[in-house]
Amino acid sequence: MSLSFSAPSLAIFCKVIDNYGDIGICWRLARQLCHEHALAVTLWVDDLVSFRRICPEVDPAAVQQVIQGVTVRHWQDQDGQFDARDIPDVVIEFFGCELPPDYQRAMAARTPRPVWLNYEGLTAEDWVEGCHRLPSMHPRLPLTKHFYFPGFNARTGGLLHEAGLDARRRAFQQDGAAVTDFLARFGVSAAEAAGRKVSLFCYLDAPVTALFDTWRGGATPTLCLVPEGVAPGQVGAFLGAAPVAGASATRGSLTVRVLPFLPQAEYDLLLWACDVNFVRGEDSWVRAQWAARPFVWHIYPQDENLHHKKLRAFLALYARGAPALTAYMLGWNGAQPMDDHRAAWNALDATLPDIAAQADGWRQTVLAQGDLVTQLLDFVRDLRFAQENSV
Ligand code: TRH
Repeated sequence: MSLSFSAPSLAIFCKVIDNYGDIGICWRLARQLCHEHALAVTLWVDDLVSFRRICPEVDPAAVQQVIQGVTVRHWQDQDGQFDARDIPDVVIEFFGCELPPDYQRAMAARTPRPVWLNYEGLTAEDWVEGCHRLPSMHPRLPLTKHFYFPGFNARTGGLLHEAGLDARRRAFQQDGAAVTDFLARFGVSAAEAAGRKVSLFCYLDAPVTALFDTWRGGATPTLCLVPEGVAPGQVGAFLGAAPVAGASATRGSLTVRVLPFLPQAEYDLLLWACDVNFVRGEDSWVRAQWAARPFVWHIYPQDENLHHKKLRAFLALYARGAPALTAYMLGWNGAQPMDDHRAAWNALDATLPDIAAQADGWRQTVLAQGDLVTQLLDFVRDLRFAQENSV
């Protein structure tokens, strides 16, 4: 539905888990809403130090600051006092993070009440189709929150994808000099860049040492680029030195090079520059799909191995017809044994050209439903329209 509607102000609440968690997605969402839709966006973040890793402009000591047009506020505790005039038109909480009680009270006191969304985690599981856009009444206050589920088909909320992304990606990937110059910034020589290039971003329990052993003893010269702080124990063991930015070592066919942890926009360039990307969580996983290159996903672990179900649901969509990719990703995530890492990698390696050839088709299929922000704002419009027309 397209109605004339203006939603000039919006707040996003983000709680950081495990040093990165969710700030990557929230920051990307905040910027797109601000830059492409001219909304006045306030991003509440509880951990500015972690935020600064992906956005070096962040001042961790500032209670309030404006970064790239987005007002960033330090969400210090649940005790803040708020006024109905502090409440924007739209409030988005991430993954059910609980808003300060007085903020909720002020939301209920505002006229009109804000649209309140709970932005959920991305999964390819079927059940989200039945839950996307569902309302949930506040137990005490006259407020309704709606669930918003990102997803891979038109019955869900889409994926974050900013305007012009694909043109920038193609231009970069087709410009050999741009790729070489980008890599040269980190000390990558032309000879290193000529071999297979892989980026590595994963959680601590990924079997990195077994993968390094495989590449080291393999025939293909491989350059593995690892942002600082990723798998530090296993990377340090390979290097025989502290895994700090600038460190590198070559053993057998494998060179491992530690990069500085990149600002978020530059991380895209790394994904675009590499032939294969190891990614994790949600945001880097989506960005790897937009990079249109083969990737291996390390999913964020959940209790009772719930994440294995999510992984299998995604693989059933994405890796249909690519059993070696399914087997490798299940093994990488500990969802099934990978006793012979070398054999699993070699099987995957043999199919990488086919996977690469299909990567852009996947990107187009998922994007056919439109991007997440456009759909989210359509939903907000629908809710506002219903609110204005209710008795
Ligand atoms: O932060 P993550 O581990 O994310 C996860 C997921 O959101 C998961 O669902 C959640 O619940 C868990 O947090 C707690 O991984 P993700 O989502 O890929 O975010 C990492 C961000 O870091 C992403 O925006 C890319 C960015 N990044 C950089 O900016 N520079 C870098 O050098 C690297 C490696 C990543």
